Amino acid sequence: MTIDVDHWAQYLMDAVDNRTEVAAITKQVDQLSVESAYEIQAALIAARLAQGEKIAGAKLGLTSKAKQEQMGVDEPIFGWLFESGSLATGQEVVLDEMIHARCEAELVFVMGEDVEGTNITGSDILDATARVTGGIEVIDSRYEKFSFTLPDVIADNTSAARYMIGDGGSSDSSLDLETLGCVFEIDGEIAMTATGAALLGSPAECVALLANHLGRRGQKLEAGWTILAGALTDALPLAPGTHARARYANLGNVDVIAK
Ligand code: OOG
Ligand code: MG
Repeated sequence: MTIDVDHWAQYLMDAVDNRTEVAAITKQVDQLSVESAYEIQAALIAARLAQGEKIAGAKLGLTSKAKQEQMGVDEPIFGWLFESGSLATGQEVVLDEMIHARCEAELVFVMGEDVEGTNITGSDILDATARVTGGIEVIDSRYEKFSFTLPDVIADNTSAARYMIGDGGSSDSSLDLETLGCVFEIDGEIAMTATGAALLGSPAECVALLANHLGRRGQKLEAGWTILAGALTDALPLAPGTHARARYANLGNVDVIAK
């Protein structure tokens, strides 16, 4: 069966624009391959760029066991970040602009150089990174009950919505990202803890997967981009007034307050 890529891209954009959850695509088509799902994602991104959005970077998802188990999907996924999704330090996240937002703690790589190729390693990524910092991603699956299969979530640009990255961070390449700890708090209570090794054993290797994914498509990681390496812990729901704080060893705190 051929997939009408533009139709499904528009379907997901309408869900974002109308702030309404929609049925998973795989409930409506016989088969949706991962490759077709990335084509829908690419069509959606191209349409947003045509509307004036700008790429700020890229993201991984489902790189921790915690997230894979929470969502019932056990493979990493790749998506895009828009400049308009960036939350400045201290800026509140407006829940009414979204469907059913959740927040999650992430390690963030800010690239200092382009990375291009299909055999990129974690150490190539570290060499090209200007700084590593902490972040919080606010995800908002466009699907009913936040429930999807692997191709559905890929088509939906990996549930990307908003993100805040720490002002500080570290450019010290000897920083051990695998043992780097994160304490994720909701309203002052510890909700989850993790270290960087939660991300498939190595956050930098995760970013290498993204670089290689782009490389296979003739694309590259670009200097200046923000890269979210994937949530270290489960995503947690946001309600008006929720204060999420991610505290990172050596990288500082990131605070997101919902309104
Ligand atoms: C998919 C997006 C996953 C992450 O960090 O694991 C993701 C979802 O859980 O809705 O961004
Ligand atoms: Mg995420």
